[in-house]
Amino acid sequence: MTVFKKAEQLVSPIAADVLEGLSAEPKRLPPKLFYDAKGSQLFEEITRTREYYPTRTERGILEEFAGDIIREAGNNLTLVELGAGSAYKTRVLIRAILARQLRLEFHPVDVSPAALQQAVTSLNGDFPRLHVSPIAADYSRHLPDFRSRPGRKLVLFIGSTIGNFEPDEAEQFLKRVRASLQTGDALLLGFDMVKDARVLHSAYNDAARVTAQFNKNVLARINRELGADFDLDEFNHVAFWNARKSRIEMHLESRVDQNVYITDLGTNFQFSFGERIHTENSYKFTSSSISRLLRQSALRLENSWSDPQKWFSVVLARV
Ligand code: AVI
Repeated sequence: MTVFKKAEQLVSPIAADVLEGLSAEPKRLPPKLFYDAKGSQLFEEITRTREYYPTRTERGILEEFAGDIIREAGNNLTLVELGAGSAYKTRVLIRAILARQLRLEFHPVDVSPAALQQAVTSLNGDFPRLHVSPIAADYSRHLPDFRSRPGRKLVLFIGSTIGNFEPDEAEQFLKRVRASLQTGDALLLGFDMVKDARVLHSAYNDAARVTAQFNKNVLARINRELGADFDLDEFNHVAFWNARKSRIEMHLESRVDQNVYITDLGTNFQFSFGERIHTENSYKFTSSSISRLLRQSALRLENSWSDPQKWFSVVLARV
C-alpha cells in the first residue's frame, strides 16, 4: 500500500494530460500546462508587449469605472477572486470597495500556494481594513461553497480567462459558480471582444516573440518534468484568427519528421513535417455572444463597461 502511494506521488501531475493529449488525433496539450513558474513569468512579459492589448485595456476600464462598478455591485461586499490575477487590477477594485465600506473580507482562490502567499503579504501590508483569507483550490475543478459566508459576494473572474474555456465548458463553469452563490450575489467578468483581425493576429504574434517562447515553454516544461527530448528549435509557434469559430488558435508545428521520447511515460511520439499540437484557444466575444452565454448560465447581465474602441468588456452579472 505504502509502496503504491509513493509510486503515485512520483508521477508528475502533468503526466496524464501529456499522455492523453499527445496520443490524440490531432495532437493537443491543455493550456493550463503553460503556467509553471517560467510560463507564468512569460505570460507577465506578454502583458507588457506593445501588441498584447487585453491586459492594459481591461486595466484602463477598471481604473476609470471602478467606482461605478462597485456602486452597482452593492453594499456590504465580500470579494472573491478566481485565479490570483493581476494584483494591480484587484487593488483598484479593493480601493473602490473600501471607499464605501469599513472592512472587506477578500478570498483569493488559486491552485498555487505561492501566488496566494504573495497576495496575502502584499495586500495585508497596504490595506489595514482588508482581511485576506486565501483558499488553495483548483477552481476549475472544485469551487468552494460561498453561500454560508457573510455579506453579498462579488466574484471576480477577470483577465479574459473565460475565453480560454471551450463554449460548453464556459457555460458549465458559470453554472457551477452560480451554484456556489446566493440570489443577489454578483460576478464581474472580463471579455476580450472580436475586432480587426490584424490587431488580434499581432497580439498573439508579437515582434519580440515572447508569445512564441510562452507557447514553446510547454515543450520545455515536458522536457524538465517528464524527461522528454523535445528540440524547441524543431517546432514553430503558429497563432491565427479563426473567424468562423471566433477564436485565436495557438499551435506548435513540427518543422521536420521527428520522434520525441518521453522517459517518464516510456513512450515515443512521432511528429510528421507540418503536424501540429493544438495548445490553446482564446475565444473573442460580441455583445450578443456574451448575452447568450450569461442567459444559458442563468445569470442576469446587469451592466457592462468598455474602452472607447470597444476592444474589451467588463461585465457585471447577477445571480
Ligand atoms: C490568460 N489568457 C487570457 C491569455 C489569452 O490571451 O488567451 C493567454 C495567452 N495566450 C497567448 N497570449 C496570452
